[in-house]
Amino acid sequence: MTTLRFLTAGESHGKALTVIIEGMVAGLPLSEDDIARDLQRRQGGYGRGGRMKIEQDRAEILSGVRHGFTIGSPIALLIANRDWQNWQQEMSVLPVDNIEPVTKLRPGHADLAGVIKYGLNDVRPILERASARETAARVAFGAVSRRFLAEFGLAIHSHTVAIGGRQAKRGEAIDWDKVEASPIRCADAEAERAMMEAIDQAKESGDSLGGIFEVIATGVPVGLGSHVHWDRRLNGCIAQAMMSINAVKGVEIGAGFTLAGIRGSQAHDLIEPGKSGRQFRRGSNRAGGIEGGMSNGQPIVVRAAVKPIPTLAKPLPSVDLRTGQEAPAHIERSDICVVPAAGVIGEAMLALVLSQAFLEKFGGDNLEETRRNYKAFLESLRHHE
Ligand code: EPS
Repeated sequence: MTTLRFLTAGESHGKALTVIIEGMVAGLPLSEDDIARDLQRRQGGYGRGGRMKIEQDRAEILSGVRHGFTIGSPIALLIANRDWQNWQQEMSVLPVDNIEPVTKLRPGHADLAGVIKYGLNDVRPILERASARETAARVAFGAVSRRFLAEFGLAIHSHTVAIGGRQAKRGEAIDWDKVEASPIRCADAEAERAMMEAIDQAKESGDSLGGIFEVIATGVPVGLGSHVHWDRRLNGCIAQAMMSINAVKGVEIGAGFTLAGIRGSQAHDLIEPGKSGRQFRRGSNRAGGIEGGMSNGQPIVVRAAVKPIPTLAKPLPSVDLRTGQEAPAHIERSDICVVPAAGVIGEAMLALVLSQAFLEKFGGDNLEETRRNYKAFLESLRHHE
């Protein structure tokens, strides 16, 4: 059984999103403000549509926290959908007459597979839950997880690497303050301009754009995950978590696909002697912090490819579910590009996997117990000659 898990509920235009977090240790300091910052970061990003002007996401803590500290019981969070006010008829729990069904299928969205799978004549129930609105709930969970990891010196950042084929130049060290100040979450000012221009052009022509985000976790100890079984390999868990983000179509860890084209002598990160005992140095990190399904003490580096949003202002040719005849796809207010927001969601998913792996290795029902176990492990590395 996984040590830490979460479940979300809520439709995009329903009353609210809810999250239940199970398995977080007791004794972790936690406030609504800790969560608010990440929710705000997810809402930003150049290329978002009208919805984000309506929402001001904030999670209310309903349970699991007392006097500023987690108490070990499930943590329930509630994020209100302000836009629900405008959708009360469409999303009414009680039956309502005369609601127009959505029937013009959008290629690339969950519409077609969803109505067939669930036996529906209306796409609305599918698109409401397939919507990336749900990721606000994931980010709320991620903020709690991040708070936990921070107690042990782990930090998780993300930035935009490409949008619509415009690539950011890679510096030696990434200036995270610059990333946070950038409307596109990219520290390379030249690429930032090019990406924003590309979004403007896509908007003008009724189109959408995808791109690539990168998530980096630092301070990760050696030994999270395991080589012994497929579902315990940390890279496998991370890939699954990233792939579950709406619109993600590809994931790579470290040098990823580039490794497929170079020789072994150039691909691997050499092992050098460290200060003492079982401490070692690595001059490069093409493995992205994971070898043999385990963290190796280097930063974990994950990139994900995000496809362009399937809702287009200038709709693609498609089919009407009601008539079976050709018809342009449904137009629903939407974003042009969500890559910057997707990076923040990627942080939350990486926080989930790392917290799970951390708790699996170090255990504990209380923060101090986990801390004692972690310290003992670090001590053992220092003394092992
Ligand atoms: C989305 C469509 C848009 C986005 C939404 C995801 O919503 P609406 O149809 O209300 O304009 O804004 O994203 C969010 C609501 C969010 O919080 O990120 C979609 O179809 O996936």
